[in-house]
Amino acid sequence: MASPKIFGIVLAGGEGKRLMPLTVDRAKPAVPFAGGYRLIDFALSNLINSGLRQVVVLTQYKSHSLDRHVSQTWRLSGILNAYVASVPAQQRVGKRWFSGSADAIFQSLNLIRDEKPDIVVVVGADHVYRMDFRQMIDAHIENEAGVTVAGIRQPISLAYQFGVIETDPANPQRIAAFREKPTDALGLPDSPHEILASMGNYVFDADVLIDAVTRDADIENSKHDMGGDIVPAFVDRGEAYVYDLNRNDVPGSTDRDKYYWRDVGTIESFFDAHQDLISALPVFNLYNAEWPIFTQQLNLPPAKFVRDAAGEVGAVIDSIVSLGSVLSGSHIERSVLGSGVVAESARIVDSIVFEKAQIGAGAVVERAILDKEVVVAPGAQVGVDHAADRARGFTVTETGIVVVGKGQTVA
Ligand code: ADQ
Repeated sequence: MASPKIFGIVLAGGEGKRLMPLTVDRAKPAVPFAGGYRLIDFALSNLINSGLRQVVVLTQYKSHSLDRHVSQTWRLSGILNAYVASVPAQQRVGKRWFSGSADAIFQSLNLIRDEKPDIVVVVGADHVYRMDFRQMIDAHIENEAGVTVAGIRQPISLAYQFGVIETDPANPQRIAAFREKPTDALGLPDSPHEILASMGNYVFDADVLIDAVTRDADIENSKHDMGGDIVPAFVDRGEAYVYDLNRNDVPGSTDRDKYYWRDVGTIESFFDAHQDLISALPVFNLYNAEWPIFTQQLNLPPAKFVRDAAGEVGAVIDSIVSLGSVLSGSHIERSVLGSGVVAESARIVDSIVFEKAQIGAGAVVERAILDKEVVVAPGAQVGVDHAADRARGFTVTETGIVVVGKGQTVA
């Protein structure tokens, strides 16, 4: 293939139940991340930086804020037929929702047929990472693979959350076995505490993908799932290959974030991924200008740090503060603040605060996630007394992260 025509599909219809209450009324890919971003911005930035110019985002569950974000932020030029289009379930095939990720593609085949690409890249929408898909596509073409699955080593304790890949000893790029979310996975021969996990990103020749999801649609006991049904069928025929992320060389990456990939499917992993951003030498570097992560440009004034009414100064340490925030005499440490956050003489430590939260005078926020427009009353505390937090109806995770849902008040 001289210069293949590539089409991108972002699967963005998942519910994100384990991120509740952050997904009460937004789809998981629309959950805010790192101040001003949404989770989907990472997948889309990777595709656009890899040179893709025709990308569709398949949505279904609570898709309003996701649709709005994609259509407002991801406007490419129309002249070159360049687009990122958010496409809700259209019920072209029957009066039903998507029954799984493969069915989402099956119901959207008209979008692929319209563009007539050579190659289709299918990616999930809820991971934080950098990846140059051109390098994976080159490997796919070289191997003459039916499907190429992106893989990364993960701790064996997480095997039950992932598609687990076993490779052929004679050809370590060929997948010998693929099991979706096994509870009895074995470790890798050279590293018994790790498995090779599917990242949920796939490269297909377009005609091969069309054929696979069309055939799968007729299989009665299929769950119509990419990881559960489509990939295993390729493995059975010996046509599935793995592309290990550690072969990927992203411009501007540092040694620390070279092979960084986080599945932020739970409150704990969402919280940890934020901690990866904020130290002086971050594990994941948002400031790599050679592989930018794009998001909506807000028309807001710069963040401002001033004394409080009593003239007390504050401090902001190992933290990210977004545009439009005004922090007076507040102590902010190891925290990530979204846009338009207002805090007065407050203490915010080890926390993630979404846009437009208001934190009143003398309030304390510790190891907490405050959703958009949360109000913490003057003198109130959250994350300090977990029994009190539970009694007020806030979510408290096993490791003691408190989550306050959108628009709620901490009295
Ligand atoms: P999961 O993420 O658990 O595992 P799934 O729930 O199918 O699998 O979600 C995959 C992607 O598809 C997500 O981005 C989700 O938003 C989206 N999606 C799910 N259902 C959809 C639907 N009906 N319509 C549109 N989009 C939908 C997958 C793979 C594993 C792999 C992990 C990596 O199945 O093999 O290890 O991703 O996180």
